[in-house]
Amino acid sequence: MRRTPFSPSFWRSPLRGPWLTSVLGVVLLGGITVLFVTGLLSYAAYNPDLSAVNDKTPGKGLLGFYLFAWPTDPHWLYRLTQGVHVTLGITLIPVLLAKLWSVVPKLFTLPPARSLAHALERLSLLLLVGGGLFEFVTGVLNVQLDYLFPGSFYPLHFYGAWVFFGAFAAHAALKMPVAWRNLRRMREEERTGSPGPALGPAPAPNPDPDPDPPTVSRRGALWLVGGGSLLLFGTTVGQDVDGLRWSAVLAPHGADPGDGPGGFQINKTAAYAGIGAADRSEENWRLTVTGRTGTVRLSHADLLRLPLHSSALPIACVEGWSTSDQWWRGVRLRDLAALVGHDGDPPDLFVESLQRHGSFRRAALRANQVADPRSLLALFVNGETLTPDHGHPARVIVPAAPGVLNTKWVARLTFGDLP
Ligand SMILES: Nc1nc2c(c(=O)[nH]1)N[C@H]1C(S)=C(S)[C@@H](COP(=O)(O)O)O[C@H]1N2
Ligand SMILES: [Mo]
Repeated sequence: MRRTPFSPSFWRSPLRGPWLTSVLGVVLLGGITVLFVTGLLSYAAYNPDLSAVNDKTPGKGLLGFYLFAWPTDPHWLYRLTQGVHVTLGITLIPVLLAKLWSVVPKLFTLPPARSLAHALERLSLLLLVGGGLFEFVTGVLNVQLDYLFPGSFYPLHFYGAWVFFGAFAAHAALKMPVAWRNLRRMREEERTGSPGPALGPAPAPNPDPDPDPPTVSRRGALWLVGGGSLLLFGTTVGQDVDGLRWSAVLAPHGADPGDGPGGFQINKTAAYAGIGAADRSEENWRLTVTGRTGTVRLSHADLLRLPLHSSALPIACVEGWSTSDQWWRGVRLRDLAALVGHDGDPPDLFVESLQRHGSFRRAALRANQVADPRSLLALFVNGETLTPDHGHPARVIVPAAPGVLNTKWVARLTFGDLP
């Protein structure tokens, strides 16, 4: 008889079994919970409830129930949450694949459903496996080939996350007691040579009826998975650490920023954004600021005559890379608000850049971000005029915010009236 994945004897690894599945399951329970929480935080950090401009998921409905005003402290907050989200996600890839491998025969068992309950269980497994693969694949593709899905990554990854985590939570609630018991039994067995009677009947050691002889021990298999994770971690984490950036060979680097004051990572260059030298010329450029008392137009020289302040702030991108603190110098956003009639208590702010196309050319900032004295319309970084690629003549920089809210090549600020 020809063997297909549907015949039980097709699967012959002696490693597949409750032990491996339980260990990997416990690791994923912790890891995926952290991914879900940091992912929800990343979503909140964009202030999607503030303005349609920030909101890529207008149909979110109740799923936005937890949104809150993203704080400006500590100033490295998004660096941390998004660094963890992306680095941990990449690190868990071997664990996820090994876990799927350890249960893959179950996906092929026949008949497809023995009862309604069994049918529901298998449907939830489909959501679990499909949802998990979908979240990891869309996440990695967004990091690697950013903007492969222009505008659609956020809804795909966001709604996918809820579907996946729903199935994941149900699965964990069902299986965790068994996994714990299996793990305790294994420990007991290793210590005393026999499983304690309190732990109930032993699970079948191996679901494959006709296993091949082993080529690697259970521990060896775990080392393989752990080693793969360690390798991915070691080639990713450098994207958040000065001095280790060279090691982040799996992380996207964008344009080479070169050395000097502007020598830190660049996401999109001025050329990519279609910003020419004439657009940015300090003689021609004007900043339009609108608020309660009307509109003022400021030249570069006008801005330089306003009080200038410095703040040390990082750039942290949704893709997981971040810079250390850079020294930005410019005009406080709240001082610009005061120029157009918002003294003391500045409102929300809508920022537009010179850029004509592209989803990140505009962003809305919340009042708490505008009010923070470290939030600047920066003209300088690390003691020099901004480079073209870092947003010359002026860019927004806000503590703890995702990079996407730090608009470059700013042309217009509108206080209080969000689109
Ligand atoms: N006008 C404009 N500003 C922008 C962007 C953009 O595409 N256009 N990209 C944003 C994103 S996604 C990030 S991560 C930061 C990157 O800043 P950097 O290139 O100076 O490091 O700029 C932000 N500001
Ligand atoms: Mo970004």
